[in-house]
Amino acid sequence: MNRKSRFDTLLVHGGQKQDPLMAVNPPIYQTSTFSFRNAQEGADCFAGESDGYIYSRLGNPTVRVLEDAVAALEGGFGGIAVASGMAAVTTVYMSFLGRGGHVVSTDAVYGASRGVLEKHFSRFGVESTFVDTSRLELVEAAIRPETKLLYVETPANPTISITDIAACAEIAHRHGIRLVVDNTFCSPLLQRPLELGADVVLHSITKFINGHADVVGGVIVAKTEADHSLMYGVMTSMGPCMDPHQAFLVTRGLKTLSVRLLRAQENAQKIAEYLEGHPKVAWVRYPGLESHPQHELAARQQKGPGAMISFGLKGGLEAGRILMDSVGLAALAVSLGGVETLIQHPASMTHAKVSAEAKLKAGITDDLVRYSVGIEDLDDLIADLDQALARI
Ligand code: LCS
Repeated sequence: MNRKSRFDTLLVHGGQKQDPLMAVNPPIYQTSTFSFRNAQEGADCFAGESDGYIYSRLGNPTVRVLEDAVAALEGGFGGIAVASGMAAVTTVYMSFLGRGGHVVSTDAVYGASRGVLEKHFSRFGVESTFVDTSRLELVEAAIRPETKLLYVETPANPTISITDIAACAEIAHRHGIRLVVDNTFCSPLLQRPLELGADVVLHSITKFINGHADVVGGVIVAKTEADHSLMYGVMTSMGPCMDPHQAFLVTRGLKTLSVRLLRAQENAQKIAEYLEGHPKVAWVRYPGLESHPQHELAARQQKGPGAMISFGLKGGLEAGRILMDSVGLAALAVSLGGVETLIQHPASMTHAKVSAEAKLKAGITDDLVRYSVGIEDLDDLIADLDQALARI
């Protein structure tokens, strides 16, 4: 498929080569290993002089389809598909950080992206500083001579705070370091960080890219061949490779990214407006509302506000618990970005046993509810919220 095709064409055909048997969809090469016709062919493959496949940890044709498709959508040199979003995050950390190295990251970054640095990478002498990256002066001040990476999640999970990618790229490059962007909340449909100056973009494809809440996976896209080669080498030696069947399912989900996400986004805008006008709701954080502190930046940097909403309930913790026990259509579940609507109240669910200090670090207040908008009928979603809010 020609990489110059437009976005929606790349979604459907990206990464796919014509199959010898003319299958319309990429076959699932469910095999751990590949045989060589003779010793010379094996020697050429191992020497990198042939692009034949060797062993599925080192590369698999079904996985390659997904890697090439996402790389084309993000406009990067190449993709690396991995077993989970966290495998993508840690592969990037492993590739660019080492003893004495330092990373500056968004404070409200997804919890595990922070936790793995503080709990595990710290054991290997890697230091990390977390700041509100929407405030560029804090980013600039946190960079040290030993800083190797600026790591930004925008919009961030779950505060929906937005960071200026182009401005961060300028800061990072002035200091000779790389900018990495976690683009999970937008997907390449709504935001293309490499075009804004980032060096590496990554996703939990568990979310919008797959979109059906049936696969856990991750992908990294590098802008340059050198970074792709470095990260690919780390991935194949550490081993968090993606399984071919997982890749097949994600490639299938990816084809409908535009129709799913645009529809969910339409629902989200209407639901955010509904919530903003509701007397039991204290605040709503959605980039499509003028009340979002970075509404203008979102409009400039993103092609749309997305399908994730955070809101606060006037009754705090107890109101959150009642809301969770009263919704019927929205499922009480972590994760996000699927066709089905999910609702989460961290203070009474995922973070119920977490210290106040750790909650504060993650940007989680007792009243915060996170709502991942699906593609159900808008009136049904609003009716579900309406009856649940009435019980508070
Ligand atoms: N990056 C972001 C922005 C995420 O939201 C997540 C997972 C990850 C990375 C890690 O991806 P995973 O390994 O789970 O594929 N976010 C989750 C969430 O909000 N609830 O459950 C998982």
